[in-house]
Amino acid sequence: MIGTILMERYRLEEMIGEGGMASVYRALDLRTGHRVAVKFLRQELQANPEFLDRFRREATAASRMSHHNIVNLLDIGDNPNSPYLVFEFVDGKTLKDIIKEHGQLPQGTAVQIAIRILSALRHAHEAGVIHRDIKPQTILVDKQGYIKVSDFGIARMVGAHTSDMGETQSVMGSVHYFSPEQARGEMATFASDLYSVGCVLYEMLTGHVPFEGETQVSVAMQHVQAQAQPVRSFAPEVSEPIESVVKKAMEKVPESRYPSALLMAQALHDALLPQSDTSPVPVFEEGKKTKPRTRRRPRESLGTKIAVSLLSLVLIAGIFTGSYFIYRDIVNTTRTPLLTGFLLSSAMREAEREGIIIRVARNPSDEPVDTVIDQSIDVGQPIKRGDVLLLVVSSGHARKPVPSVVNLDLQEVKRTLERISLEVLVVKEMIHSAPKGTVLFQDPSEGTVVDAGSIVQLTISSGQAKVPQLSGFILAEARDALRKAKLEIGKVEEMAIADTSQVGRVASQLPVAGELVAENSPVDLVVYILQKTEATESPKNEGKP
Ligand code: 3AM
Repeated sequence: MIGTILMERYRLEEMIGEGGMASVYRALDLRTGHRVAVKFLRQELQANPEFLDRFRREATAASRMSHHNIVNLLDIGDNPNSPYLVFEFVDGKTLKDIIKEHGQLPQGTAVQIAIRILSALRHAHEAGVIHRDIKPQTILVDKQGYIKVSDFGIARMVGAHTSDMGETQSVMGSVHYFSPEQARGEMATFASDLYSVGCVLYEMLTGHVPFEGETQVSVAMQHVQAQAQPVRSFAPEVSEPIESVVKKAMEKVPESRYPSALLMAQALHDALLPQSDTSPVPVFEEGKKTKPRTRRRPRESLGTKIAVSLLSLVLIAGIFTGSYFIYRDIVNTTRTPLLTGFLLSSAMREAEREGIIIRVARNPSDEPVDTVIDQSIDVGQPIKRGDVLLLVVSSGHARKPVPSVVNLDLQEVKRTLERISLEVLVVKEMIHSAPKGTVLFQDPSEGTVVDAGSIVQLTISSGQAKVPQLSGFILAEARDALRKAKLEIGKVEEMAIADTSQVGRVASQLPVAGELVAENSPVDLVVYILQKTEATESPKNEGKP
């Protein structure tokens, strides 16, 4: 296989792994010079229509998506007898490898990884794709610390009637991250993916999976019946709010989990915020660098949230970067080498040779991207092999000004911001006369310079509708009036009366007439019905009073 050129374009260089149903090769794209990953359906499965179908499903799922936290599909093989898919190549490790090597991860790192997985899932879910097999083995972490969700091999498109039943366990995802409903053989939903993220976060925080057992069945049974030991019983340094998010994500009943990937990500963001509002918190100021300052602020202040989110993103992404790709075996004293001024890659090589552990913090600067601009221990100072040396690395033009998105439609804004690697978080919907989905406020504001991957928080309009007067209407008229007013009929309750002329008519409504509410809101009604004790005919009166 090695050396084979596919479609006159992809030259296979090396086999990099074998999964349950596919072999993955690193290849060189001769047209662009980029490395790619080519995934072949395993030879012995190529005659099996079920696997061929699943492989096709992965292609369909992957081609619906394009996101910086998803391993993107680049091309589809042209040989029907030997199907293959071409993906972007991720030069790094799986999250499982990292957990195996390092055990539990620091809370901030674990949460930031989970948020990125959720960001990928939000995109997939919006495209109608359920991953169904979120686990640390399908999360790739590249050498820069970027997170990419891979392997939509058993993904299901909403609306496609493929149940999880009857498919063998070994290829149906790892039972350690299975939701209770998947363990019962029921259909996976969006909420099942969130459960699995809960399990992955649990593992990152504690260093082990939530349920262990002798057999796959015993593990599956625990997902259905048992409560996982609280995260803090293994990792007391984890904060209570983070533990609560894991617990809620891992609720047995899907409806008790977070309603969406975005809301779970939001909960994680909030949980990272400092608990006390009197402690010094970094405050983000428009157009200025993020810097710490002491201030009293309410916990839910948007400014603080953004400040902390941004700062933690910057710091944690930075600290995470590179810290897993070094040796730490040799313990010996050496002299700190000069690394400032060098490119990070050569600084890392140099440090690696010396057995020094590098942590990286990124800071914007005029130096070219990835140039080391400072080191925490001076040149020539003694340093132990295995010690940590913090390098401050230029993030150069990775910082960018936030464009103005106010008055634009949310969908358009998402596309615009995602194209320039900014994340969108809708923090509030407001009843407003602007069309539903119009952005009303943005934070940070236009022109604020932020790091790539930062979050832009938006307040959008939920539209505005005036509740019509409905009392006296029969139900069909009320429904009609509500539809015209861009509202929906809510709960209808009944009230018994003796007056036959009123039977079938609306007695009262909530919200009351004249109120301004969000578009598509429900209006609950109370309708008169005939008192049973009297033997009266059913009402024929269908007109207005
Ligand atoms: O067998 P291991 O765990 O070392 O990480 C994936 C896994 O590695 C890797 O191929 C193996 C089988 O799935 N892999 C999958 N997609 C990849 C990609 N796009 C990838 N490695 C790099 N880039």
